[in-house]
Amino acid sequence: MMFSHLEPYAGDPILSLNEAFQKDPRADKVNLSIGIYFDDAGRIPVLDCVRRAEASMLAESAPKSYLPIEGSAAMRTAVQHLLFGAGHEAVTGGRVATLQTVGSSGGLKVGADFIKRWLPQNEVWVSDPTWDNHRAMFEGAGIAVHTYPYYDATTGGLKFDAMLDTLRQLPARSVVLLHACCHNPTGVDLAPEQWRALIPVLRERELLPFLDLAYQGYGDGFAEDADAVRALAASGLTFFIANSFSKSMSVYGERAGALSVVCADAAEAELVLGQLKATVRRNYSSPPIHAAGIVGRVLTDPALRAAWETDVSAMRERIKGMRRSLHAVLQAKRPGRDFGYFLSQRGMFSYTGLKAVQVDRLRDEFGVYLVRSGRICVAGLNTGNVERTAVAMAAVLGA
Ligand code: KET
Repeated sequence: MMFSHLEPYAGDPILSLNEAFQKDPRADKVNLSIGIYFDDAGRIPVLDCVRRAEASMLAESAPKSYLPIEGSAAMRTAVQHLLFGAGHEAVTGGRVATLQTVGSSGGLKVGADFIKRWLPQNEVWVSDPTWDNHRAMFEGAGIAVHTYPYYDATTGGLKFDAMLDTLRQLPARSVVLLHACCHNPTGVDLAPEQWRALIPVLRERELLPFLDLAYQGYGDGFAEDADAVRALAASGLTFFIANSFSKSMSVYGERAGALSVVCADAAEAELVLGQLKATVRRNYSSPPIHAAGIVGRVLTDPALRAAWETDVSAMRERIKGMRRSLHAVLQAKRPGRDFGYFLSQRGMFSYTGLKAVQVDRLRDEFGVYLVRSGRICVAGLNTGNVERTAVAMAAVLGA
């Protein structure tokens, strides 16, 4: 046997839990495991703007050739406008290299491979905690991964001073992975003024920021959630940004994302784009054409764009409403505790502070699924399940 020596794959903690949920026969089960937006009926929505974009693609019935290595030109330009604003000097000056990627996961991996090849001494620092796959991806690219302080378990907020202290000690050109908005798993973000305090540290230490923007629109709005991206670009720093449309357009399986590198000038951006293309060619060769068709149309057609913005606002507001409902019930059930962090944390996730044994009880006794770190996907709550989910949480929290 060729492969009898293989270690069995334990499975991904998030994806396996989502599969276990699907198999659970209980009718009143609640899925707070994976970072997917569900509507108030518990369904993954197909946005009307996406349906209309697809209808126009079907009507055109254009040939499905390979896209260029770097992806669709229309989508890449539209992504730059979405991230930086159309008139941003970094965009008009041509100093941003953007590729369409296979989801933002593809962008993270292409970026990691590029860093390993061209800055081979550099190591990566990620927030403590972060999305588990960040570590797996960078380690998979052969890069050592460390953490900087981030989440403060005593307040449910940010350890900003400790974070800065650690970043001030890093070797020059270290890569610092930052969540641009709606931090996964904690929902704890830097405030705009904290981003502005961070930038001088990044510059003085000559650090290389790598922004992950997977939840644009789920915090405060498209432009607001790109504030960190725009502030970094305005500061003249060189940095990476992987952005996703999985959540914002509800097109998870289309694998729609992009990688952008903001460079010092247009000549450097051209060099970077060339080597990013080389990285892609020897990985998956070129990105998906259907994803490019959807994203390109929704971002550039004024009617589709307006419909998209309306839908994302509604999704964002629904999540905020669920935060308020969860908070109200928990606060009433456990008046001695402060659950204010459910209101201050932003985006799809909150860190409940539940311990792994409590998470296990929630799943086994109440059919409520969340990852064992205590992260919940707030978008799995709806008017039909939020009350009993909160009651179940209060029950396992103990005195
Ligand atoms: N970054 C972050 C921070 C993130 O939460 C995800 C997905 C991704 C990137 C990847 O998204 P893509 O679809 O490749 O553009 N997170 C959810 C799903 C998963 O784990 O794959 C999650 O955390 O549940």
